[in-house]
Amino acid sequence: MCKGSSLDDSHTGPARLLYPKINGKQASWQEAIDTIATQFHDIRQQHGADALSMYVSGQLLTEDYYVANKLMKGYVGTANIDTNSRLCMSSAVASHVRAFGEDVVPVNYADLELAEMIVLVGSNAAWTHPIVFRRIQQARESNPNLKLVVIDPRKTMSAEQADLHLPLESDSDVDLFMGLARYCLDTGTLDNDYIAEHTQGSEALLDAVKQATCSLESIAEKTQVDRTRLKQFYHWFATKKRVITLYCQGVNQAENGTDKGNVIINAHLLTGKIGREGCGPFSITGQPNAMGGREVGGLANQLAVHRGFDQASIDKVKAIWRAPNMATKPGLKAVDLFDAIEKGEVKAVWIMATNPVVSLPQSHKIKRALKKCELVIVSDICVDSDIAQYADIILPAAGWGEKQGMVTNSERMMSRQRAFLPLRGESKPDWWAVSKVGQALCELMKVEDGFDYESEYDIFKEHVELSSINSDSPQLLDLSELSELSAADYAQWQPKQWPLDGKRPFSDGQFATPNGRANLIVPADSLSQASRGQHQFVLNTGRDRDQWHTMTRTGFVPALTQKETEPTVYLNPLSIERAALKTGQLARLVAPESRAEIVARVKEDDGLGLHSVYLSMHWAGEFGAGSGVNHVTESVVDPFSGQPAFKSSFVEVESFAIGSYFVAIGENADKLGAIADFSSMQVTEGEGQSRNLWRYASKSMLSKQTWTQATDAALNGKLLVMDTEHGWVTLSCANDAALTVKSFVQVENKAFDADVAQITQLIGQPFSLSKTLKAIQTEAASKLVCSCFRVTEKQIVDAIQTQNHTTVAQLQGQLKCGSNCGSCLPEVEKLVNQHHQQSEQIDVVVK
Ligand SMILES: Nc1nc2c(c(=O)[nH]1)N[C@H]1C(S)=C(S)[C@@H](COP(=O)(O)OP(=O)(O)OC[C@H]3O[C@@H](n4cnc5c(=O)[nH]c(N)nc54)[C@H](O)[C@@H]3O)O[C@H]1N2
Ligand SMILES: Nc1nc2c(c(=O)[nH]1)N[C@H]1C(S)=C(S)[C@@H](COP(=O)(O)OP(=O)(O)OC[C@H]3O[C@@H](n4cnc5c(=O)[nH]c(N)nc54)[C@H](O)[C@@H]3O)O[C@H]1N2
Ligand SMILES: [Mo]
Repeated sequence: MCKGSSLDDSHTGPARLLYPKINGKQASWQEAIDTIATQFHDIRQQHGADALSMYVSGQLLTEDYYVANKLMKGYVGTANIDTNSRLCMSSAVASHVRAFGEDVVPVNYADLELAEMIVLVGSNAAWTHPIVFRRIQQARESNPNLKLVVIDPRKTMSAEQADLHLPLESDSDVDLFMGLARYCLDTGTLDNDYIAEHTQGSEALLDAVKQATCSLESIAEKTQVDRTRLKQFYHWFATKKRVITLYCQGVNQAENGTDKGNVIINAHLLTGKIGREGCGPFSITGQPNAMGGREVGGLANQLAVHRGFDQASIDKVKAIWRAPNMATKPGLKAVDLFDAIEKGEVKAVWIMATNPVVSLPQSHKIKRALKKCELVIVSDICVDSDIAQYADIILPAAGWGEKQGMVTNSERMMSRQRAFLPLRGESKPDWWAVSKVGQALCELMKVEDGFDYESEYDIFKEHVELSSINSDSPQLLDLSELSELSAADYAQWQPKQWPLDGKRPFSDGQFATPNGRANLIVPADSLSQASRGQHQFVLNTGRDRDQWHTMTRTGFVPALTQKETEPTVYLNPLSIERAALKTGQLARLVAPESRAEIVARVKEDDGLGLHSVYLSMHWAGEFGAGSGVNHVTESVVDPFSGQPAFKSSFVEVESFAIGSYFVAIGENADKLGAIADFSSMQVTEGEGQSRNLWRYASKSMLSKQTWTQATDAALNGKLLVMDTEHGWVTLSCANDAALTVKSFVQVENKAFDADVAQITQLIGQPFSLSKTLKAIQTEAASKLVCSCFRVTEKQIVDAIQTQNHTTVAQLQGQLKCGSNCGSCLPEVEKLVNQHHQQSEQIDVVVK
């Protein structure tokens, strides 16, 4: 079942946070609000406004974001409010601002159907934006001339579907696009009129492009993409009138992420493929409201409504906020913010709807910082989120479906989410908590109350009013047309796209720069490949189809844990051999400098190059304490955006020598973590309820004594434990005496690939856990393709071969696979192509 269609399940998953807590004890909202306001006030008086901070999230609604931003930048008087969008979109923002003078995405989804070519750069949309990808595939079905090109070091599910895949060397995108500019120059395909009328900086850029370093030979060498493929892409880009370049984290999360964004924008400006139907650079967002956050000014280096910290903007925002304490300079960006917390310069942080101990690089440092921090406030929806254990004060937030307000998507469409579920316990929308603290703080500071909001409507109206400061400026974000919006209009809101006058951004060739011209940007020199040579592997991290971020929404849904059942590191089969590893065994990934390490199961992926390994960002915290990928990523950031380079840390990969390996099911199975170096938790289904299956490994051989002590401690409830290394098993049910079976299992393969089969055989029918285990065994026998209807690869291939199916629709008719959420359709299509027709991937044709 895909993430989307199982949101209902994920909603009821982990234990919900139902009331505020102060130092671990239940407290009333009033106590919590007063405590926060008093402590904020004290710290502010003692150490200044910059000692306070907030770290928020693109999963907040626009109204939540708006009040948080106003509280910090207008009332506390610091711009130390940053967001997890720093990890996600900030390079895109920085490149938009550099090129256009404003953070504007100039493309609409409807352009996808009008394009002649769609280029995906660093985006695995088939998994991460399945609806957009479906739309692209449908557009290709109705227009067979529409080309899809994927630029990604890994042959992803999106790349599998493409007409052309450019498997470039990690972070060599800047070279690849500079090569494109050179090709256009050499072939006379630049749009010289457009360049002359609407851009500036072309001379410097074209000078750089003329250098020998941008010749086809040189680019092929730097990107490691063969010349034929490069030329095919360049030719298509140069000769097709309508090209969309859609890009995501393979672009943003890089040491040169802002430059990557700018060379993509350069290519569109140089060829005049912008501001028109069916073309343009299209940065897509990940989180539901990353765009709304950018609009209100949730990033530390933005003030509000796309304005920066120039005096005129400060004055205008101050007037509308009636702000007593305006921030006058940019605040600390996420990585720097947590550094400042660690140094004790920032004394308080309010974290809202994000999980920085998992999602920021160098997790050990983040944990250290939070332990040291004087005041940590966490607003979350789950009791046990990894971040909750660092909180002094925890506030229960209303979750998806329970709260309402605006979100803006990648194409600037503002929609209103409506609540359809009651609030749980004492949980409250985030805007409410921030406003209440704001009011209490205003009272302590003896300033006029700036947070007297009764509903989301009041806040949105103020956001509209604030945006009117852009009316007499070239900024496109201006919602002042909505100034008469009534509460009833807001309640009945239908999606609206800005600019509200319906004009396509940049269609008049005007940009939000002082002279109206777009900036062509010369990127910094390419990253040094020399330093890469010394290291064994580049660690590429990202997403799996069936999981969401730190798994709080998806990890508790059994159907979603079946595709990737445990922390998994993917390597090319040749790399597995080269590193003297075996598929199925556990491996250690070690950061070369800090020597921090994580453990994950080795799997083959021949879509990866010889120098890279891939691990999803999801497994961490309770799902895989020793596997959180950000334990080994470095805090290297882009110099303009401060966005971490999550896709290219270096790691050494070594085998994990297993001393003992065991699995456990049961309420207290997590207690065995104390004796293990590797643990992972998979939520599985058995007897109509979900059960947690734990896998454990330790480097040392556990003595019988250690073992017995640990299992005794954990035996309060149903528990099954098996130690394959020693060949004995402890089985226990509630009220039963512990049953120890010695020498039951003969283990030949330390890699323990066959764990599940053996357990099933071992426990047999009388044991109630067998169903759970059987389900996992079936999964092991054949890869699950459709999570919604639980259709395996084997079933699909059998159906294709026995029924002679030639289309996806026929398969859907028989097995239903892919007919719910559709996120597995690329996989289903691939199987149809592989097992029936010849692959339709177009061979490279050079003109
Ligand atoms: N299933 C699922 N979907 C999601 C999410 C989720 O957690 N799970 N999260 C959402 C969020 S917040 C986001 S931001 C989006 C992210 O969506 P995507 O950006 O599509 O996802 P990622 O897997 O992070 O990375 C995309 C690709 O970048 C490639 N890449 C790595 N290095 C380079 C490079 O140097 N150059 C190029 N060109 N490519 C490179 C990787 O191989 C990977 O295939 O997904 C959203 N959708
Ligand atoms: N190595 C590596 N690291 C990465 C990435 C990568 O590709 N590789 N990607 C980065 C990207 S693009 C992103 S977006 C981040 C995502 O990383 P995070 O933002 O840390 O991840 P989430 O799991 O989405 O965290 C959301 C938290 O908010 C809580 N929550 C959900 N809804 C609400 C609500 O309405 N209100 C409140 N107050 N709380 C709520 C959830 O319970 C959860 O604890 O990770 C980044 N980190
Ligand atoms: Mo993201």
